[in-house]
Parts: sequence; C-alpha cells; structure tokens
Amino acid sequence: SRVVITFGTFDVFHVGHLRILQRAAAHGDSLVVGVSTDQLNHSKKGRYPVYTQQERAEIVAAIKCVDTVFYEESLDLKGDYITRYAANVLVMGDDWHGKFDHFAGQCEVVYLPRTPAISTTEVIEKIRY
Ligand code: C2G
Repeated sequence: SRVVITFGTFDVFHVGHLRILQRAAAHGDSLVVGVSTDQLNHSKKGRYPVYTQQERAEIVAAIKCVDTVFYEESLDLKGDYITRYAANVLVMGDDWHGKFDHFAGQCEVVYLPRTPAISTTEVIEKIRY
C-alpha cells in the first residue's frame, strides 16, 4: 500500500490546509503529516506560530484523511522522516516547487497547487482590521 507524507506548520488551520491534506491523501492509501515544531518556526521565521505545536498537531490529527502525525523538528531531517515512515510519495504545496527534487531517488515527489487567496497571514490581517 502507498504511504503519502507531507509537512507543514498548519497554523490557524484554514481551508487551504484542509484541501492540501485531502489532495495529498488521494495520492495513496495512508497519509502521514509532519507538523513543524514551534522551535523550527522560530528559528526559520523568527516568530512562534499563533497556536502551539501540540494544538496544531491535535487539529491535523483530527482531520479524517490523516492517519499519522509527528513533529517535524528540522527541515534537514526530511530524508530521515521519509525513511522512518516508509513513505512512497512526498507531497508539498507548490510554494516549495523544486525544493525537494533531490528526494526523487527515495520516493516520488509531487507538488500540488496551493488554494488561491487564503493564508494564515491573510486570516490574521482580516481579523486585525
Ligand atoms: N497550502 C495550500 N494552500 C494555501 C496555504 C497553504 O495548499 N492557501 C499548503 C502549503 O503549500 C503547504 C501546506 O499547506 O504544503 C502547509 O502550509 P504551511 O503551514 O504554510 O507550511 P509551511 O510553513 O510552508 O511548512 O517542511 C516544510 C515546513 O514544515 C514548513
């Protein structure tokens, strides 16, 4: 059976997140999701997400098409996570287009188009004003 793996922060969970998980799941029989840690976000973006990693992981785990959730501690461990979960397909949104092509020897690499006009940043802005 085909295992799909994907990664993300999934902060202030919105319909763009839901749709990429559903479309990722459609590429195989089970879906494994790496939720980036608060620390990874802080070191990468200089700020912590709105929701904690535990809250973000709890929400993602409750989505019907998601089978397994784990914490993504480092961007450099993707290859290890792919091996650990025996993933056959890596699915990412096309904001990462080309970035993970070097895993093509390890698993299939698929980039899916993002849902237009929605992002965590836009949701935050909409609430703020
Ligand atoms: N996404 C989408 N449509 C949107 C917004 C996001 O399809 N309108 C997708 C992204 O392309 C990504 C996933 O939802 O595949 C999660 O997005 P983010 O939470 O922004 O994740 P990111 O911080 O890019 O992931 O190893 C990657 C890291 O975990 C970072």
